[in-house]
Amino acid sequence: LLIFTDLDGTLLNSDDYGYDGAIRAIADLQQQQIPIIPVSSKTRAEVEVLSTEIGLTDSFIVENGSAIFIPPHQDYLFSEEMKIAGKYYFRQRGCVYAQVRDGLRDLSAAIGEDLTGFGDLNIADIMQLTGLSEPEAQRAKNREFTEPFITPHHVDPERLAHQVKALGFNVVVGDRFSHLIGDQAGKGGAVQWLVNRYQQVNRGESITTIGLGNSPNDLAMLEVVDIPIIIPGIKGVHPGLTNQGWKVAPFPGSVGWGVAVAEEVKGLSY
Ligand code: 2M8
Repeated sequence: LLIFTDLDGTLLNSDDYGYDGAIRAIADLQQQQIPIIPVSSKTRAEVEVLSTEIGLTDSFIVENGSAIFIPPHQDYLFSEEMKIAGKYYFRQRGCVYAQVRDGLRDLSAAIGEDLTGFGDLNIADIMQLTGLSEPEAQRAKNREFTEPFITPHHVDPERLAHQVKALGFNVVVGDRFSHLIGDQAGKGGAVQWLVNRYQQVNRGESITTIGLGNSPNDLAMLEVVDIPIIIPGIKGVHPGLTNQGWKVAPFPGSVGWGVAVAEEVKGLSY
């Protein structure tokens, strides 16, 4: 069993980024040696610090599936297509930050609307928009592969997506922002790649996967796992995730995460 989880609004509460409600379930999963793999819009810098804080030690997927990082103790997952970054092995699937920054400028020109990305914002702006602390905002701005930008609400999302595709990128919608990502990125493909690695090292033995998410950028991940679970927001399931017929956790944020995972995995309390 592998657990793939989004962070903001899923394992972490939307309002305070806390994870209290999931602590028991996480401890129980760890006791059963079930990997918990973050799959986030967040940067490597952010996920590294959060994983350490929460006590997660497995591989992780950053910036909407742009890269998969494998820690040294999981070197059995290494494959020839991977490179080394610091102490990690990593597999890049997206483009690099300079490309999405150029992409955002071209997109602004194409739709005739000035789009504001993290690269245009200072730390104080990011803190104000997200509620992150100063060091957290610094790590959020430390981007390697994707550009979050303020969703232009008066631009038709289909028109925006069409222009993005024409420029050779993809756009996904997260908790608070839209994200310009490489056309090979996306959470679904990254999860599938890592599941394949696990399957290869387990000699084809079948592996059950659970995925948890709350926003449209999680759709691709939820589609490729065996057991998709939606974490609702305070106002209910995100409109972009309704009508899927998937399990919906009974509560928002970390509490919903803990309860829903305990319902699926035998021997778990919450
Ligand atoms: C951005 O990501 C979230 C996740 O869905 C969003 O779109 O609301 C990213 O910039 C991430 O790096 C950052 O930590 C987060 C803060 O709210 O916002």
